Amino acid sequence: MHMIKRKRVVWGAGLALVMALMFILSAPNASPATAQTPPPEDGLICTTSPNATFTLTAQTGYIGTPDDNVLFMWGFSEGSSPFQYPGPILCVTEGDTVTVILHNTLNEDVSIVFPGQEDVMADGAPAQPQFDGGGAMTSMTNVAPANGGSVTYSFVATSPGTFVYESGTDPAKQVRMGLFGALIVRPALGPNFANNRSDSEFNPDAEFLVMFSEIDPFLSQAVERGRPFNMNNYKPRYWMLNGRGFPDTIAPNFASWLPSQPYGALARIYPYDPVANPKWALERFINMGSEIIPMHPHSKNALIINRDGRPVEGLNGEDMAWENYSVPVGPGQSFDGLFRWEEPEDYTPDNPVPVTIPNIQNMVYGPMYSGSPYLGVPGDVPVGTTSLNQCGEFYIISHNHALYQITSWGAPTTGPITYMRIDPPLPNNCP
Ligand SMILES: [Cu+2]
Repeated sequence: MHMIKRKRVVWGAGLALVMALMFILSAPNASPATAQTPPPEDGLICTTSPNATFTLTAQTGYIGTPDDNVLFMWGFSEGSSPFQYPGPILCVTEGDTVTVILHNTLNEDVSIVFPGQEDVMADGAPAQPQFDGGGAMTSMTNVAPANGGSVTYSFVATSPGTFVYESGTDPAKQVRMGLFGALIVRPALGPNFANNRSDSEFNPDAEFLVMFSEIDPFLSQAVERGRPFNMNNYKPRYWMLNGRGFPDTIAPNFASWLPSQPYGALARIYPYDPVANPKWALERFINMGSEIIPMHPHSKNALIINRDGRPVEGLNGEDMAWENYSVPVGPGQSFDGLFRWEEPEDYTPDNPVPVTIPNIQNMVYGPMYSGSPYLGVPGDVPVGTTSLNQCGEFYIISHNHALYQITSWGAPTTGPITYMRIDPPLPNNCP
């Protein structure tokens, strides 16, 4: 087993934080109107195929940002599905021969590279960089030509872990316009493991994507208008998490008001319990941006077990997993981190927290606070306070610690921020 330091819950800081959260949120209760069986509201949404064959269509679309802007973007979507940002999360199993058919509706050539995968084929021959007549490279791999072209890639997924797929053609522009997605390779050991080590098991109901990206709205505008853009002037103004900016990040998967941004980033878990909830949760961190993202999951450290789709172990298989207070995800990098939340002191109204709770007039109530410091015990909130808390659950922030990046073109405290939601142990009264 991996070892992790037992931590005390820092109640003073936790209370102050919860009470200080004053964001106005839409009620997260919508589900897709057409789905017979609604997809889970939280957690990683896999796109799967029985024979690991996927059709990705490169197309244009629009996304919404927390400052009420609308941005023109490019994206990969599955088959004839509408535009989405980011692309679908492709999930395959180690040993699968993965086939990706790329259809290109954009007005310039597009391709896909699969970093970390070996012996990639394109239309049945080894994938090759492309050059123009003068010998200058035009693409890192074979392209689907502009305005309706196609190309078919294939490879055998040999290493379990978290990977990306992204444009290999003018990536400085095309990746930043949105041509990327996650590729998850499940190990032969089983789908509930992060790699082929027995100590990488996680709770399949608590698997989360943490994918960062960035957007320069002037690049987006230039591409929309068909005008040139000088990449020397590239300067991101938006930083996104799973294609959304906070507070949209904590809205459910497939929220109806975010039609092209399907993936939420709320990590909803139960407290660790050696009997009732012994399995860890898993976060898959990916950074598609151009700067390192120091992601800080408060109140829990991440136990890093995979890096760039490879297990963190020594030459002889020694466990070399390490615990991070913040996870510094470099551009193009992935980390898989196990985590759990526990409350070892078992605080209840009968076993109160050893601090004096301030008088109600001296407290600020955020809309996510239950009115009580005890998990599963909804308390009173002041008259006139709107509470979005449902069942005495806790909300703890996770955010990019490069604070200048938690903005949407200057709108503060948006962007790459999300929450961990801790529900009271089952049975509970949570919806
Ligand atoms: Cu922090």
